[in-house]
Amino acid sequence: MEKEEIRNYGIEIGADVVGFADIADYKSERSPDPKTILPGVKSMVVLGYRSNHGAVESKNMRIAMSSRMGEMELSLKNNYLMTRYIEKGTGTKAASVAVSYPLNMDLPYMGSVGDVSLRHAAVAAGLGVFGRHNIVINPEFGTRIVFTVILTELPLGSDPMVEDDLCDNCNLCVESCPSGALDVEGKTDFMKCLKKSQPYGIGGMIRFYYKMIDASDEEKKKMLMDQKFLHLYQSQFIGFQYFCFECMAVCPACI
Ligand code: B12
Repeated sequence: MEKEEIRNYGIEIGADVVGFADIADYKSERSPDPKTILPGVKSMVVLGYRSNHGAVESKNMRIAMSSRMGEMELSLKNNYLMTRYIEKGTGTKAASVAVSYPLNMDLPYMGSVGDVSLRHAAVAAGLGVFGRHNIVINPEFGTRIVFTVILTELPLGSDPMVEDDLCDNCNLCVESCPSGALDVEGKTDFMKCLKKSQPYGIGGMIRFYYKMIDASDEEKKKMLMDQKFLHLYQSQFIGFQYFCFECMAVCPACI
């Protein structure tokens, strides 16, 4: 199966960009070895999906998040279809790595390291470069893009990497980050970002239950009617729910 056949199929089913990386060109020190996922892996197919401007820029986080959920749903289905397409068409094995979750929640990771670093995969596949905000800027869609990966046993070779520095260091991402998570160059402060971007994630839930353990019966009843609990309830079936898209929204690169 030719590389272009896979690229065309990816675009046909709804990805906005498709790139390829030889597994030797994927370098992400903190991430697991992709061979632990697919022992015979030779290449990565990286798919990118642009985010809608109206959603990313909206101050209404339900609107921003529901658009992200659309990207997650479409890309999950497409990853499944692409994996089948490669396996059926070539008789080789392929494995899909989704936008975000499921994530490894075991200690010490607690959801902080993906099975494949999709940013490093995107860079290796010629789909962009890291910006000051530590996320990847694509030449066509800027920062407003999410990625998924298919690991494959096919030797497909790498697409040419993006040589231009697409980040002009305007510092808007650093200045507008509501939690100061980008203050140190080259490192996103996980806890700071998480507190603002996922207030009803694992940290919010732990804080809620800690408080509840020590509360009186009367206070416990009140806590269950508190809006914090109602948000936690909703996040149980939505999954990771982002309440901040600021670094994607303010980045002027390539849009
Ligand atoms: C865990 C996670 C987070 C955590 C931790 C991020 C982190 N430090 O890695 C938190 C909760 C903070 C987070 C926040 C966000 N995330 Co997030 N996240 C992930 C996830 C699931 C795993 C990342 C991972 O494995 N990290 C561990 C290792 C790889 O990181 P690392 O080696 O320490 O590398 C870091 C630095 O060293 C630096 N870095 C490494 N090499 C280089 C090179 C240069 C030149 C520079 C400048 C920096 C740099 O970049 C990394 C960021 O700190 C990925 C999905 C995935 N499977 O990849 C999405 C992902 C990275 N998140 C994404 C997004 C969009 C966000 C948010 C905007 C939230 C939102 N509303 O969607 C913010 C952005 C925060 C920011 N500006 O950094 C996108 C990024 C898309 C893109 N265009 O690049 C991803 C790829 C999801 C996807 N499928 O597209 N995220």
